[in-house]
Amino acid sequence: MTTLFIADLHLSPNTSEINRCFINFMREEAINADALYVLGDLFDFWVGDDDKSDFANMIRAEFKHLTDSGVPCYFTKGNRDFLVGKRFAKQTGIKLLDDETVIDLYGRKAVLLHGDTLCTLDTKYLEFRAKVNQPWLQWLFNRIPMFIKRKIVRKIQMGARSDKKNKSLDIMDVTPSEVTKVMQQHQVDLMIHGHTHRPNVHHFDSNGQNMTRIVLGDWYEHGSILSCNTEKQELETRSFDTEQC
Ligand code: LP5
Ligand code: MN
Repeated sequence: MTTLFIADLHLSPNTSEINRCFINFMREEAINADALYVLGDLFDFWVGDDDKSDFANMIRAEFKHLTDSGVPCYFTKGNRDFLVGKRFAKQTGIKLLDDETVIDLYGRKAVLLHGDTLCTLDTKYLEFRAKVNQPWLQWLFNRIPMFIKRKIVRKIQMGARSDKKNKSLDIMDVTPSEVTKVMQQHQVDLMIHGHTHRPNVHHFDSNGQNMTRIVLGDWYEHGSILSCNTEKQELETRSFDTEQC
């Protein structure tokens, strides 16, 4: 049996090819797994649990079908879907995870996170994150009509996009000392995250201990999955073109 991890799909009503690949993955692969972990940025942007669009309902239905079939599904919020809330969890049967969660992965402890908080040089983003994660602000935002929320989001996205253009690639990668700090805090030798869109398996040493950091890939060019079992952890891809998707 396998435990599957995905992140950074950035699904929206405009990503029909990726949506199709995701649906196929859910129905053909995730359905046979021990568990599915979504480590953030499933959505291009989630405006709120009151989204009643066909797209939002289609995604809800896929998760509901999976959890109704007995496959536990866990969700870590990313910087694009930090507004996924308890209502979405209740409707779909998924379990929302803390920003950093330690799991037992076939006998090995692993810390899971989206990955944005590891990029400590990206101070502008971290300031922005702290602001939009204030519970009172989210409480207020969740009470605004959907069409106004969409307008606000579009405006802020435009501002954020133009700010991102001026950032170096280094700033937007993880800070190695932060990785080690988080792994030591949780007393694990395995970390799994997404966000940076730099899929890789990094092996490194910290105080004589062998550590592993697995970075999930995005779904821009193909489906991207981490598949784990008792023996191994493997980053795999699924082509958009073939019957895989
Ligand atoms: O995901 P990716 O890789 O593209 O970029 C991320 C970081 N960007 C973001 C931007 C958000 O997705 C935009 C969300 C807009 C909706 C907000 C809802 C508001 C209501 C909520 C209230 C409860 O996450 C990017 C990182 C990058 O990852 C790599 O780590 O660098 O960070 C940014 O680009 C953020 C900017 O640096 C700072 C943002 C300032 C925003 C200014 C907007 C001003 C417009 C005001 C108009 C009224
Ligand atoms: Mn992200």
